[in-house]
Amino acid sequence: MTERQSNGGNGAAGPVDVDVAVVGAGFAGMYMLHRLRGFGFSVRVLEAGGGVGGTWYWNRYPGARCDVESMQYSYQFSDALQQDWEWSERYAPQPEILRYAEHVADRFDLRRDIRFETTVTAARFDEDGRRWTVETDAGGTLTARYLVMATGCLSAPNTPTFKGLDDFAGRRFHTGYWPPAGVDFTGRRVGVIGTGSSAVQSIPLIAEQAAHLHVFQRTPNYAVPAHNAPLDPEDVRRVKADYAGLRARARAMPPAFDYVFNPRSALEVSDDERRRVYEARWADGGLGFMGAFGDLLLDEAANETAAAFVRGKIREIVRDPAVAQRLSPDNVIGCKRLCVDTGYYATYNRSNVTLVDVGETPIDRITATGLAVAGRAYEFDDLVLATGFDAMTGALLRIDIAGRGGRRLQDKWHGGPRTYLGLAIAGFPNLFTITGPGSPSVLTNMLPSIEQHVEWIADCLVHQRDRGHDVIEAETAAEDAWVQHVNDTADLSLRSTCSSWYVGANVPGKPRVFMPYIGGFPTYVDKCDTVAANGYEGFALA
Ligand code: FAD
Ligand code: N01
Repeated sequence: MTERQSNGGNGAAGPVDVDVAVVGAGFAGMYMLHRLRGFGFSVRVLEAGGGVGGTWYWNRYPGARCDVESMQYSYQFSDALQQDWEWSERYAPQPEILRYAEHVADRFDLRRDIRFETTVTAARFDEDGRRWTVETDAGGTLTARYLVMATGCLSAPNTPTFKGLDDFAGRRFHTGYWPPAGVDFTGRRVGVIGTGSSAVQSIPLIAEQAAHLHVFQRTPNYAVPAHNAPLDPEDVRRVKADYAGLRARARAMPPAFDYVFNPRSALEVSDDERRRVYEARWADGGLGFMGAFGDLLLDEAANETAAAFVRGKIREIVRDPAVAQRLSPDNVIGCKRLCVDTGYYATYNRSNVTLVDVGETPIDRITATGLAVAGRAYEFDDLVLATGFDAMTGALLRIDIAGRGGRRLQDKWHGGPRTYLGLAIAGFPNLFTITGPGSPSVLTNMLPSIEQHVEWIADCLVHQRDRGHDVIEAETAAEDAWVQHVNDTADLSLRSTCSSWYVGANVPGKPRVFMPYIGGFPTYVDKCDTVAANGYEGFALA
């Protein structure tokens, strides 16, 4: 399979009408179903894939694992679940996270309301009937009072339109829809395009198998070591003895995971002290590196101290100085999503790995036997596209969504996404997005963010039902004010200063807008809670 596509599987049963249709059966859609069922709503979930898990169903490339620690990258809505489930490693590998999703589906009997292998192609709001009509590639129609898009922020794979891509005669894979049976690269010549998180995780393992690996790098990325390891049973016991405490500490942190954040400026300490702090963070591993000092994402000079430290590490690890230089980013660290690696830089010391720069001179074309860049041909048997996703808006805009007056979401978002709280869209009544653009989403541990959205939406629907309302719609003024706030906040951070997928820069033609809300999880939750407490202020209820 070279594209994410469903087989028009088991969704074709005749007309169905439910209270709530949910699109997507990743962690968001699964919990949405469970939560709404608990309040007595009828729910139907439509999922393109053949099983639950979303991200963890599709991204089966070698080395795929989470970069938020598993004890935190997991649901907290059920204490029995978090007590029962045993994570094996600090960062669980993809197969284990998928098993976890499947366990949750079984434990809460979710599958009976999910139609797999069913891709939603269109949805339109019928203003007279006050219902959504949902179309799928499985045929049949589904109508629902409310429509919840749990379609994921990183779920629409980005395949660049390289000239000649279809000419390639070998095997071609995208990390975002990896064959479930796995891929054996033993003895093969492999080309990987991309050096983002998916590439950083998979390259060391592909290199171990391949006869030769060419990595085509457009922009180098910063990576910090994972220091992944089996979990110590004593640590697990300690966490489980006060799981609620850990969860509360995590929810109080801007990225919604618990870690040690040092509020001091990187510029107010001596060079020795700064080095000591960075060494300690490097030794600890993981995303907590960016918490070494309080101003790393606010002040360019402070940021440069961390960036220089990591570049120094790259020079220490990579033996060939020219290769080390090519692997060293010169931009703000943490501006693009920081990668968390296991042996990534050291992989370039292998004699069977070659790094090719395609930044200054882009790939000319893919050929039957490899690719051509700067007039030179590179030959390989297998091509791996680690080229990421049309993030945050891609999955939503690939569906033809029409709201009030037949207005299409593609048109409304022509200049970039506009939402109220990343939860709702003016002109699209009764439609909710889980971790939509304008919410903290990808800047946080996604599981708490998903749970917070699911619970807010479920409470809102109960509120609607209790008051006999059947329409809720974000008001344009509230949406405008929120979009302004999201933009103003983004401007305060160095994160908005580079060409990342956060701003849509990885997809040609995509409007340049900083899409997630950077104000942090606690501030955002306060805002959502205040909106609800004030009778859903900023929404029109009817
Ligand atoms: P998804 O898991 O993306 O699920 C969305 C589902 O919707 C998919 O199954 C998709 O098939 C379905 N869908 C989309 N469109 C349609 C349609 N039109 N019709 C039918 N179905 C549709 N986040 C973290 O916080 N920590 C991590 O460590 C982390 N690691 C990650 C690693 C990888 C490789 C990737 C790609 C992302 C990672 N993320 C991580 C982000 C991750 O996406 C979220 O943590 C989380 O899994 C998202 O869950 P979701 O249910 O919102 O979306
Ligand atoms: O995608 P990416 P990803 N020619 O967009 C390159 C999460 N995640 O799948 O940087 C040549 O980061 C592109 O180059 P450039 C995490 O949130 C987490 O790796 O745009 N190259 C880049 O190098 C992450 O951020 C984990 O210049 C082209 C690469 O392809 C997000 O998902 C693991 C190109 C794409 O990198 C996305 O990560 C995996 C072209 N035309 C994913 N087009 C964890 O570790 C693109 N590229 C938990």
